[in-house]
Amino acid sequence: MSRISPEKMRSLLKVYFIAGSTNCLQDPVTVLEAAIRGGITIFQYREKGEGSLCDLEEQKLGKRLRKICKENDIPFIVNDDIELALELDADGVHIGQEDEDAAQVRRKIGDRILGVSVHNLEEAEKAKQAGADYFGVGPVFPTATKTDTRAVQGAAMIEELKDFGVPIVGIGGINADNAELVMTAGADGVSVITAISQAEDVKEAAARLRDKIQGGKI
Ligand code: 3NM
Repeated sequence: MSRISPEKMRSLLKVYFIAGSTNCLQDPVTVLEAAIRGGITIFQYREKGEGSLCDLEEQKLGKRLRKICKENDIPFIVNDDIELALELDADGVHIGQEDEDAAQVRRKIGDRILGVSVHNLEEAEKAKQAGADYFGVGPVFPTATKTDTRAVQGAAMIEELKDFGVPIVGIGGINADNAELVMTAGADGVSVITAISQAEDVKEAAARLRDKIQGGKI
């Protein structure tokens, strides 16, 4: 295996769906299957927040979601937990600034995809040097999903960070109505939790996002 190319990474970031059991109004398995039918391009398993699963239960759900991704050729990323990612044979991990050092994570995961949340030029430079395959940048808009997140950045930070040449996905409060702003700023894709996981019609919500992104410049 070799590291993913920036071109391939950019194409995968278009509609980046993130979810765990607490985000979903229905069974997460059902939600993921519908989101895939709607056209998501990559999935992140993020088991966080009050009432979230831990240990064996977290692993069990992870295994089921991982299998669905594999069967549908959708890359499966694990949030934060490197050990879980390796256990589930994930395609990659996503880490924040509060997590383990990115260079250390890169050594542990080999050529798997490494995503890093960055909020400024300094963090971006460090993540790039550590071997990040993409940057997660946000919150672009206000979000109720992550309460410990930073101040809303708007799309300006995406514009600033695109010169690094590292693929970028915007995150935070993104939906089909505002996704275009994120893409216009220079992102390669949009990362969403609520816009898909809490939609009445999950497949339709994913398809709407996909249409918005593809109807644009890609
Ligand atoms: N990270 P929603 S915002 C997981 O700013 C996460 O780094 C963020 O959820 C960041 O699409 C966020 O429901 C929550 O707003 C995104």
